[in-house]
Amino acid sequence: MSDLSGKHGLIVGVANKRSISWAIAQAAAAAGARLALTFPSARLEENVRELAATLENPVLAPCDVASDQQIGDLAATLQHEFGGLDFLVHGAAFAPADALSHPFVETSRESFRVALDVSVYSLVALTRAVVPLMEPRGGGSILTLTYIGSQRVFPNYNVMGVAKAALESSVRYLASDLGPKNIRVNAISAGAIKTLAASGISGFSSILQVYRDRAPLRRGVDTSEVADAAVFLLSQASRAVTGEIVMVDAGFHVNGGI
Ligand code: NAD
Ligand code: 0WE
Repeated sequence: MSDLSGKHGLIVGVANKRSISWAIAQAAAAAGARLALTFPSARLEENVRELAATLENPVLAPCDVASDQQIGDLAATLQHEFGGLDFLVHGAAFAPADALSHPFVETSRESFRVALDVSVYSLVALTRAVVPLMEPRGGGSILTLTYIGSQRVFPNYNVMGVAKAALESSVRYLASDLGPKNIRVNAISAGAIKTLAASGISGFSSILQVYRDRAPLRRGVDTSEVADAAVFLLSQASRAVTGEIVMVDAGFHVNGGI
């Protein structure tokens, strides 16, 4: 059921081998999908190129998700290379570092704008760009990645929490708009994982320890566990699921304050 053979997918958000998006790419490829991967800058191109080389017949394209021009060019490349698209994984997020190390109340207008632009509006823009590629295929599946900091306060998550709240709401509005085209839009809310996006976050190790101590499963989650849930949401196995936020967090979210 969780089969992606004959499907074409776009994965945005691979930075290195620890990226959640890379685990999803590997699992989707193992399920039979052919993939396009993007890199946001020349600095990350070589990384992504090396990882993509381990996939079968990948497409590689630049895409800074803050650029409408690059998103438009990407859609044209996919139309040319794949002739359509069956799924999109959105794993891009960014807030300026200073916004994650000072009290939320001090967030500048510019940091707020950048965080919401890169981490939220990018989903709307990418979704709009791929709809014309998915419609002729009879539908599609769009997946983004979120964190429980959207719902509750976690020290230093700050403007990213506000961005994830907007992202989760965007999932519901997009699902409503695109449901009639059989395009589904969902999110996975992953437990904390030590990726590039988590490096340099002071106190990240103690966040991981909280999962080991208090999550119902008494452990953290790894990227392959998020990827297995992703393959379900990208496949026909989840054909009646849309607008949903699936918690893949060892049950952490059920806990109260103690
Ligand atoms: P990561 O650093 O590997 O991935 C983040 C990606 O965002 C990188 O590939 C980076 O290049 C990309 N990105 C940033 N700015 C961009 C831009 N302008 N254009 C294109 N791409 C851009 O870290 P990750 O943990 O795999 O993060 C992936 C997603 O998972 C993010 O949305 C993150 O919020 C979410 N998430 C992470 C965790 C965690 O604990 N690591 C938990 C829950 C959700
Ligand atoms: O969404 C995230 C992190 C996203 C992120 C990370 C960075 C670090 C480097 C966005 N922008 C930046 N900007 C940088 O300059 N996560 C879910 C991982 C994460 O980040 C935290 C967390 C967790 C969990 C930050 C503070 C507290 C907890």
